[in-house]
Amino acid sequence: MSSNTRIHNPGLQRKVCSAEEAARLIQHGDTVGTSGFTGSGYPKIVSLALAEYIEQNHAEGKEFKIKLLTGASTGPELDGALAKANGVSYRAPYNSDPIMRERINKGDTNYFDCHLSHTPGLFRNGALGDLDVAIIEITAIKEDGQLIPATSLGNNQLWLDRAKKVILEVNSWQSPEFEGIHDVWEDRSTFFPKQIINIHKPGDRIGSHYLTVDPEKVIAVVETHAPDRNAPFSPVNDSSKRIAGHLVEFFKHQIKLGRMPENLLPLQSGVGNVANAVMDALDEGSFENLTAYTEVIQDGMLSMLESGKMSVASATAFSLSPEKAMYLNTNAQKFKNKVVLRPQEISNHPGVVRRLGCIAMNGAIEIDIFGNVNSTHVMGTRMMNGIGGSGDFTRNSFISIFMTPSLAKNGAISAIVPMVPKVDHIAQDVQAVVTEQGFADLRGLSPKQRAQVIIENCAHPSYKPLLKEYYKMALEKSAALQTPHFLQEALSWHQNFISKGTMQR
Ligand code: 0RQ
Repeated sequence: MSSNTRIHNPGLQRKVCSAEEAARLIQHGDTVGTSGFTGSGYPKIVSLALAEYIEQNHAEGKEFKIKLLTGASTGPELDGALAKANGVSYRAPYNSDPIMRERINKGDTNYFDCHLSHTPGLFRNGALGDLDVAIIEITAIKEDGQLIPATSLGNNQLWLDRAKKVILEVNSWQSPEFEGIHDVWEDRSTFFPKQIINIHKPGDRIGSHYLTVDPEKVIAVVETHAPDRNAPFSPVNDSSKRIAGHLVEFFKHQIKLGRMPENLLPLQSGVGNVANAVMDALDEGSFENLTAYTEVIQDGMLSMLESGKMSVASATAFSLSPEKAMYLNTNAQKFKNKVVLRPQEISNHPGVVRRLGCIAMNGAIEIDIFGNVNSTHVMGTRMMNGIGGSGDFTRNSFISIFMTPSLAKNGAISAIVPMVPKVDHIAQDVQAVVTEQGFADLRGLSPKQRAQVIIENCAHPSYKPLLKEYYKMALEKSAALQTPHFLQEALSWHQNFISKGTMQR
């Protein structure tokens, strides 16, 4: 299909221009809201042209930075290119691009890391400022001007509604078969009470297949043909297999006790290699007719949808390796009736997550012996990615599980620590922890009981004696207190890693 057959509305067809021309419509100081949720459905050539334009301005001694709002992380052509040009003064709500990460940590870019379900509400209430320009990737424009979305929905409808000016990037690489996969629904009221979200099962549909835009606001339509870009996943290793094995065992036990149905409850699976590996293991396991109410569909979940182990998955985006993205692109019809893509405000909605009783499974950087989780900051100071949607699901699911290998950096660091230096998920929200060493069911346990079970079941044998020693010292210091700590020792735990030179990321 030639690219221009994707724009069927004559008025918008007349606005077609080059990416360079479109980029020049953006000005220094503008707040720009883009599509994109993980490496899916983000603009690809206007952002590259904008980065070049920013670099030209900088070369001429002119200041040029934008504020950038997205759905979540994006791809190298957007976050990577703009960060390389040092063209972003402010970024929200989630990033995983390594060049942008450097800018954030160096202080070149102010980063507002927030729960992904909160972003739209914060924006509507003015906390993120006004939106000057929206740049939204879409698959096609229908004759009546409605827009067929691409591989993610994120905040697209909100940005289209609220931006003063809109640039559409029509990507003919995206499969036309995606028409009908989306469920666009937005509660446009600013104040409360909000409307009831009528989702009772992961596959329920409540909205439209299409995005809408006021054509008067569209200042440019740019055509492109470029693939989504996510990093490939690490091959499933022994450690991930063991984590998955412990989870499967736990689920089977819960079913036996009558605490979970045979087909489990809707799964939420976070980003990253471990989460992906767990889905692979469930695909090989004995569960049938699984469902997902989650925010991203990674490779492992796509395989489950294809094998029939999973009947339906609701998310806001695909987040696939290059190989699987290509596969989905050419086999979209296989998945069409099994996937619903929603705005992130709905895919991550706390009320719906609570109603459906999701099983939340997210990755952690480190977990302390009482069950507090650090998901975002290496050493408590250096931003990794952000909290993303993990908090939306953790607080509200039927059960919230955190998973991590017990060791990081080739064994130089223990992921189980006395005290996390940054708390993203408080112990009260964390109901279970799993490492390749074992599973710790923390429900109903006091801090002292938690410390014992986490050290015993989850810590690596090479760190277990040190953690036990720490806990013994903590008890000696403050056994009479609810949560025993020996603060001086707890704080020096991470400091010791630095002095050993193992934390130089
Ligand atoms: O760094 O790549 O530089 O080596 O962290 O670690 O083990 O590959 O784990 O890919 O599962 O990611 C928490 C980051 C885990 C992710 C986190 C280093 C490690 C490596 C990745 P290198 P792994 P994963 C919904 C859910 C927050 C957002 C979220 C995340 C890198 O899960 O971003 O959950 N979560 N969203 O070496 C120092 C430690 C470490 C460590 C790992 N203890 N100390 N470095 N690393 N543990 C989806 C969305 O919101 C879109």
